[in-house]
Amino acid sequence: MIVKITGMSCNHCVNSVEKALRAVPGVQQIKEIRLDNGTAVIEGSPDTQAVITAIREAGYSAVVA
Ligand SMILES: [Cu+2]
Repeated sequence: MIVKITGMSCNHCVNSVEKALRAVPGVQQIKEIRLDNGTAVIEGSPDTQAVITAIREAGYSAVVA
């Protein structure tokens, strides 16, 4: 699953998003989170809406590509 995240501005943001994603059921691995283009690559089969909600609650916005 590829997630497009907007609002990340530094590595602290990346860490916050990573932490949020780890807590979503079904996320097996977070392959990468890129600050430059705001892309996260997740392995597993989490619920799309749960992923978006988790990121939103961390303070960012997201769409699943
Ligand atoms: Cu930041």
